[in-house]
Amino acid sequence: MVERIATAVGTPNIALIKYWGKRDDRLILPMNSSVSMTLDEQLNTRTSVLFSEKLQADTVYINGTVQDINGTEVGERMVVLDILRGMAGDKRKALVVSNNQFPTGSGLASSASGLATLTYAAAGALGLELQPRELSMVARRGSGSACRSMMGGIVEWRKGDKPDGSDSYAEQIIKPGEWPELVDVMAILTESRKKVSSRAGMKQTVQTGILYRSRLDYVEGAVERAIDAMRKRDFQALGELIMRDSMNMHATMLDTWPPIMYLDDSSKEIIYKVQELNQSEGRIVGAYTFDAGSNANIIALEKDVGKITDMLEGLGSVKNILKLKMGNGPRRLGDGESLIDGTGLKPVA
Ligand code: 2P0
Repeated sequence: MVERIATAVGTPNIALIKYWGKRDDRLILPMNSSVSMTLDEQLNTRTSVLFSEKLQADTVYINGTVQDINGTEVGERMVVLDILRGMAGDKRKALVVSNNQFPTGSGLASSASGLATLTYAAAGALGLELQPRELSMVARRGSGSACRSMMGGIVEWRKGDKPDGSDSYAEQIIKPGEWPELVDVMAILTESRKKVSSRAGMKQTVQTGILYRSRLDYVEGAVERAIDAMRKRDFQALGELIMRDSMNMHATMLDTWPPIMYLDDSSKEIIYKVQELNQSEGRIVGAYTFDAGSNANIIALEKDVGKITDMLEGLGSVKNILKLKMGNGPRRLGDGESLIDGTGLKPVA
């Protein structure tokens, strides 16, 4: 069998209407649909994969460190390798070398970026020619939000209804070049790891939340309204939906037992400052959104980025500000950029 090293680069995405809760933990089927913006390569993951008869076991390096994949969360996420091997009818073990190249101080380690890039590179190494939709369903099994990083621009993850997950996939809604003015101003507040993982936090919310049920009543309609607003390039309608969905998701976290709080005082200060800015301008200049952490993403139109960065620069708590545009999704890199030393079956020095 041909042994080929495939190398790919991929990026995180920021959810505008969020995924929070699974109806199937193993197949990673979400309780609700979600919609996100794939980000450009300022934040990226680079991954090389090689399947080889010479390997006795799957071996995974992340940021230079070999990972324990027996009974760990990283190991669980490597299910994408098994799924792809099944598709290819190939039993060879894999060497995976993956590096997150995020600017120092960004404090971001994104499973979406990692699993989308791994899926893309591993499919390439096996010589599989899969459509983006099929790839998104494989990446979904590694991390739910990863399915949305499999495509560029604005992407919807349709929750689907089938128990086998065959209708739960990502779909591109808007290509990056179709609304280039839409940007994400990321305000980095902390680099510390979150206390509760997203996986554990969403499970607890589904199991114990009272407000969570009312989120489910509203959120599918919110996805539709957000997509409609984006198709009309109506930032005012979109901005309100983005902010309200972030607050709604964080309210359901606060309402779980024991409570989960990802927002801190610095995040709250940004919420108030953005509200103030929007109020003083009489329109939505920026729309804040927070994932399972305290760092802020402020979605805005290019023309207003200066106003937002001026506001953020006045806050002592903001360590780093990044302006991200829409990205194109994962792509293959040439052999010259391989992270694997082909002869030694190990990472390049
Ligand atoms: C999202 N998040 O839609 C939401 C918003 C965090 C808050 O998807 O268990 O790492 O691997 O499916 O995808 C983070 O959860 O969880 C997430 P798994 P994932 O982006």
